[in-house]
Amino acid sequence: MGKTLLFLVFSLLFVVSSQAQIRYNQVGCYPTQEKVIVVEGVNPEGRVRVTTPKGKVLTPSVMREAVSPWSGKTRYIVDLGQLSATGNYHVSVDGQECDLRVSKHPYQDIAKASLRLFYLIRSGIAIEQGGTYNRPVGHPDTHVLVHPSAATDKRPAGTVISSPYGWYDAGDYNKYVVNSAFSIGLMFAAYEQQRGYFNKLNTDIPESGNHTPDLLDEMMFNLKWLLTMQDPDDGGVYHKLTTPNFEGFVMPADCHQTRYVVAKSVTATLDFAGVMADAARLFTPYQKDYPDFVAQATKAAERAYQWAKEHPTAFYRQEQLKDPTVNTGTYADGNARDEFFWASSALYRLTRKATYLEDARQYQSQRFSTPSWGNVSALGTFEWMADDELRATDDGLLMQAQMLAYCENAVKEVETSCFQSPFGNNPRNFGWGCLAENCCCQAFVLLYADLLTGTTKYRRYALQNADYLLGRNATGYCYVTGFGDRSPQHPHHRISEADAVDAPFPGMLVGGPNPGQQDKRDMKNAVYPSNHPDESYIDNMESYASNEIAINWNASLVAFLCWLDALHSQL
Ligand code: 9MR
Repeated sequence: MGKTLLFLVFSLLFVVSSQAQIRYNQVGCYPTQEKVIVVEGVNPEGRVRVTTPKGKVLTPSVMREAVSPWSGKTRYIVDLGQLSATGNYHVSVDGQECDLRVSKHPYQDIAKASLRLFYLIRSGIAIEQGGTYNRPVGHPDTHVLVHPSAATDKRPAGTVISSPYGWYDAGDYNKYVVNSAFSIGLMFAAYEQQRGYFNKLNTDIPESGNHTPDLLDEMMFNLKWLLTMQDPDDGGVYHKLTTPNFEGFVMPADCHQTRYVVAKSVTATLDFAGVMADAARLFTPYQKDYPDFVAQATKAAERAYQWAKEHPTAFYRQEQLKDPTVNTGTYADGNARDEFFWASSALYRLTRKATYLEDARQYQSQRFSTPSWGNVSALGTFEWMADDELRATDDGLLMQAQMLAYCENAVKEVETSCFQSPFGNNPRNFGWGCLAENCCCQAFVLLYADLLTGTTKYRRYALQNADYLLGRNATGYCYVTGFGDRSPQHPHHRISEADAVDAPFPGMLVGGPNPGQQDKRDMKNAVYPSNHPDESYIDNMESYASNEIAINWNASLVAFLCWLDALHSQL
């Protein structure tokens, strides 16, 4: 009897441990998109069943195997075939089941949610169009103190300034110029190349009824705040607006710590110059809704650039801040060449002054790298690519070639990769914010390359990164909240945690697997389930290094998914 029981227990354990796990894009696919799933655990050859929307049963074969260089797990890559009729395809392997959804606009809702998220994280106003996520006003920021590190004769320490609006940066409630300007810059880059789409995209925000596209309206909410971060006396820009320490997990209306503007920095000032120059240019047709803005932004951008030229080594050094000391996010970086390149390129496009072009040439990079808050040179490259005159110059052609070289290199390992995607094949792909900086931004650049070359060559690879992001990956998470069958429920996001709604805000991209695990020591109730680069993720609100959300990350989601949706859209 005992032996039989033991046998049963062992058999059960064997079944459980050898169970197949299906990794698939949980949001959906285009009819023309590759339909690949990845099975982990056991070789499913001969046992994958796909029931089509019309009830026909298919038995696709394993296309190839790939072994994870980190965990040693074997992955079985199964191509389900064309599946070009729309509808749900029911997939089953050894009792595991899922639905693969094929539709004409699979990313329409998620793309829209990724942009609408910015409305939900607006600061300084009551949220009244957020449905269950409505909330009263918090952080009015009409009484912000000048920190000693930012003091001048005209604005001594303790001077009260008003610096309202803007988006909360991330899981925390501070407002950082570097990241704000970068985020808008990235979304502007997408907007510029897909204007027809964005002109029609309605995100149900208070400004939706005006004459300006909703994307630009949303950017304006943050630009208005950014303008207040420039010292009117010298044109320099404060690095951030922050409390000395991070707030607790409470709602905005319950936050009462004093907020400061801190030291001006060359990187913040240049990012500000770049984004204001772009804004002045892009808002020119919409002055009916925003009178005075174009002139104001133009002047602000030029003055900021001038300040940066005069203070090229004014890097942000948080450790030097005293009375009070400041312990919030730094967005510090000690190289401003990329910021000079972006700002001068943007200013040239706005003003056509030769001096900006000379600077842009001097600061252009030798290699293309995907855009990130710490390296904005790609935003400069996008300025050149979106401008007919600049693109046709020798430098413009060189930049285009560098971008294409990046793309060629990015897709090299797809056919041997574990998840049939360009992203995720190198340990360096993973880290803080990797799903945005490395996965979405890579896909965005691949789509951009298609536009430049007039082909559709790279679209397939960009879609593979969508597959990865939305579930065909090592953890099986669809990494965008509110979408897919298994998405993060507990992001490190103060409002989502403190409000009365169980579900987090929809449309947020989490940072993703991060073997650096910089938050490990601060986590009291959670432990990373794995140290492997692609599995070092935990859906726990304590994990700010793998499960936070941030505006720059959502900006990359907007840039990527809206572009994708635009390519197939008939809004
Ligand atoms: O995105 C930032 C990442 O690149 C850095 O490695 C990390 C540590 O400095 O900071 C990240 O940005 C955080 C910022 O400093 C404060 N708000 C939350 C941001 C996302 O975690």
